[in-house]
Amino acid sequence: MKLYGVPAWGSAIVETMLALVGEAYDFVDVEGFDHPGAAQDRLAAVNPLRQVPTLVLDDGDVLTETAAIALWLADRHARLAPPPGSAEHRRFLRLLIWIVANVYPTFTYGDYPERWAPSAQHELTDTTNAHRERLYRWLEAQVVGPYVLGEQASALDCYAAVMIDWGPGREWFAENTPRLFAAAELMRRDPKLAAVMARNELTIN
Ligand SMILES: N[C@@H](CCC(=O)N[C@@H](CS)C(=O)NCC(=O)O)C(=O)O
Repeated sequence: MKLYGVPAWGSAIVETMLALVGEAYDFVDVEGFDHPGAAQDRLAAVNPLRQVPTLVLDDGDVLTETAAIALWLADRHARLAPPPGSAEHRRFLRLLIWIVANVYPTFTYGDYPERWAPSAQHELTDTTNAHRERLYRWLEAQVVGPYVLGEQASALDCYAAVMIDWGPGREWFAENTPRLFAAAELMRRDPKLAAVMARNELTIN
């Protein structure tokens, strides 16, 4: 399969999942895709929404949305999610959808205020940043430790491992969401992820 992405962007969440379960893929670097140009055209040819990650499967089918990719992979590899039917699985589903439904849009809108609120750009970025911090504080209260759901890593930890380098930034996470931060760093230390972490420059303190 081919994964369209940019180092350390959302594609790194999927790279982390793929490495954890040992699935092979080719990486198509589309750096600069969020502005007009060749990279954007290349991505738009497979995903009209022009977002990463975009996965093109071996049969040519296109799979977007990190949560859809996580669930698709979890069907193939039990270790990405708790056993279906368990209380942990229900919590997994809730938090997975919660992250993409609530946290991810704060980037979609707040990182590109010129698209959505041309005359109130600072206000949009400030309010989405503040909202994101509130969301992460709530997520912190859900973290069981040492991983998000407890003793076993899941796809949720793949999100955490990448997202602690995004806004509000690593120092903020370490100070305000220490359990989430620790789960993310623990995930980063998994030897199976060493190559992906290095390629995406996701370092460990
Ligand atoms: N809901 C999508 C969100 C993906 C997303 O927003 N990706 C960002 C990069 S990390 C992106 O492509 N942003 C550019 C844009 O929205 O134009 C998912 O979970 O995969």
